[in-house]
Amino acid sequence: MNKRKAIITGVTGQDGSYLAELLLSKNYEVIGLKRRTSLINTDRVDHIYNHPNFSMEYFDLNDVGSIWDIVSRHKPDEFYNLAAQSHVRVSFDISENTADGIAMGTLRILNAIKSLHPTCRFYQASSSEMYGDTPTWPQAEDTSFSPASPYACAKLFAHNLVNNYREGYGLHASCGILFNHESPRRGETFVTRKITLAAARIKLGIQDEITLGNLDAKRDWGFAGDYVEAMWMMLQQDIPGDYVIATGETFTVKQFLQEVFDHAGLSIEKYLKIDSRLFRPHEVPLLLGDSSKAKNNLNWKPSVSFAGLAKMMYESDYKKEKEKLNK
Ligand code: NAP
Ligand code: G4F
Repeated sequence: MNKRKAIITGVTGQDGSYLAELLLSKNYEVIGLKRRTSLINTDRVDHIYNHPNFSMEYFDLNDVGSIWDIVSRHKPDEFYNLAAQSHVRVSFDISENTADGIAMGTLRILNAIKSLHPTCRFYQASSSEMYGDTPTWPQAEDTSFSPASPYACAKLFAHNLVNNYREGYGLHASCGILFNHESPRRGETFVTRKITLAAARIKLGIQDEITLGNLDAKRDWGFAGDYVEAMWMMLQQDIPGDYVIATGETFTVKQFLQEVFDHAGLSIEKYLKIDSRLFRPHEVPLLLGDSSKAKNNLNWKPSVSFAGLAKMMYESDYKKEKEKLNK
């Protein structure tokens, strides 16, 4: 039997790397798409670079020609659109770039699939940020959206487009409304990784303090490895649709900080600084997901607890930082 072929945009990112591993373990041929960067930034996929079923190609969300060329040459069975300027705070600073990549980039991919290869199954990385400051919780697929950043507005545009192309053109296109998911591969400027890395470095005596913004925001944090399984499951369904993927538990940033510092045996009071520049023009106060639909239809459930995630990330950072010190 021919191998199934999948394309992943954003393969150098946290989720892209876990999804590539998952699809390779299922014997897919995986084509990972990356944008050009001035320094090599393939650390998260270096360990699979020489896998016989894995290859990487250049593209950019802002480059229509590259998208059409890749879809027409490869005619993939599945297309996972994970690429994005994914930092909410940064989206206030580079709003146009963020919106163009997420909103227009998704439109460019959908148009290429519709015109060149409409049987391809499509996954869109939608986000719980789209709920923004909605007064309703827990948030499910039918909760109204109230986006509170350029990033979230662009994600909602893309989310609506995918629904429109599914209904209008009959594409097998699904959106995962994923709540925050983290891992040792999380970007270092997101709050969980910033905390675990700082705690490890403070413990090893190579950092003096940690500077954070709003500690009161609540997030529903899960493990990225679990969440990419849900992406794949969505595309195996006969009928496409939208799914909330979340743990169903919410914690403040302060609670995550406490969990990690307790584990490291550090006192928060001694090392924490608050900087108003890290607060956002418009904060999302409370995210808490209801993933009953995913549980019922996909048989998906998370496997890593809040405490387990904090421990996993801290211990990974501690080991890596210690190895660097000993070099
Ligand atoms: P990430 O680590 O920031 O990875 C984003 C990827 O997109 C990187 O490979 C990045 O390339 C690439 N990218 C950015 N702009 C691009 C452009 N203009 N053209 C081509 N590639 C571009 O994000 P993640 O945490 O893996 O998240 C994956 C997706 O899920 C994103 O769309 C994110 O918005 C969404 N999402 C994430 C979460 C979460 O909690 N992690 C929750 C909901 C939704 P570089 O490596 O070159 O920067
Ligand atoms: O870790 P964060 O930057 O993640 P945020 O904004 O929730 O967005 C992440 O999850 C979304 C899903 O809900 C994704 F769509 C998105 O792509 C991204 O992956 O911030 C979490 C919370 C915020 O309330 C923020 O104000 O932490 C607060 N925070 C406090 N101090 C901080 C900091 N966030 C960052 N990044 N850095 C700080 O120093």
